[in-house]
Formats: sequence, structure tokens, C-alpha cells
Amino acid sequence: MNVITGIIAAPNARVVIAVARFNHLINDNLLDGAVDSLTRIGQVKEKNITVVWVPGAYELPLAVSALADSKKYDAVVALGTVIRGDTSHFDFVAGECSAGLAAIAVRTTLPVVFGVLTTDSLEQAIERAGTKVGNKGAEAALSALEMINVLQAIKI
Ligand code: INI
Repeated sequence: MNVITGIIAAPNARVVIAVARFNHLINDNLLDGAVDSLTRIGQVKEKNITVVWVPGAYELPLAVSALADSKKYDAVVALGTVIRGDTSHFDFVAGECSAGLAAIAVRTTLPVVFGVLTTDSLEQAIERAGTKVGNKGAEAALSALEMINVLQAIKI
């Protein structure tokens, strides 16, 4: 039996983090968590981490598509926060964001990980940005590194 798994450490990886400014109070913490995971756990060098800010989660797929096509990175971590309001706006922003990011990953065979919070309340977002339910930015960054190593192992 052949089993392929990916380790987390990726000391030579070049990682780009695309982060939305909308709800930046939350996203700043997701970004901190992602950078901490990449450097402290993943051993990624700070000089190999790039951060790109976009207006909102809806813009993440366009920026991530361009970043993936640039071939300069081994993985993209997409960060943002979409909080449900009184209208159906949430569904359009969150839906387009997640479907768009998934499509880019499959199109380019580049790890594009989903560190976008989609919550019913600000409180739920805070809980997932470095308080009682952890930090989803940190988790997303680890998934990116694991996928870099899994894809590398698949290609050997
Ligand atoms: N963008 C977000 O990242 N999160 C939100 O919760 C949000 N809400 O609720 O409106 C949001 N809207 C902006 C959107 O992402 C675009 O930037 C905007 O529509 C311009 O295209």
C-alpha cells in the first residue's frame, strides 16, 4: 500500500496571503495567526511571505487568480470575514468568494486555502479570530503548507 501524506514544515515555501480590508479588525488577527503558523510552525522564512490587501472578500478570487497565474508562489492563503446581515448580501459575497477560490485552486493546481470566516454574528467571528474557537487564519496557513507538501509528493 502506498500512502501519501504531507508534513507541515515547508522551509523553502513562498506563500502569499491575500486579505480583505472589510472587517479588518477581525482580519488583522487572522493575518497575525497565519503569519505565526507559517513562520513558527512551518519554518517559512519571513522574506518568502507576501501580503496583499484587497477591499473585501468578494475581491479575493480576482486577486488570488492573478497571484496564482504569476507562478511566484507555492500557495495562497485567502483571509476575510463575511458576517450575515439583514439581507441576502452575505450569500452573494460568501458564495462567490468560496466558489471562486475553489475554482482557482482546481484550475491552477496551486494550494488556495479558505481562511474566510462566514459567520452569523460579530461575536462568532471574534471567537474564530484568536479567542475561544482558535484562529482560522492560523489553521488555514497550516493547510496551505500541508497541501504544498502533499502536491509535491504526488508529483514525485
Ligand atoms: N465584504 C466582506 O469581506 N465581508 C462582509 O461581511 C461584507 N459585507 O457584509 O458586505 C463585504 N462586502 C464588500 C464586498 O466584499 C465587496 O468589497 C464590495 O461589494 C465591492 O465589490
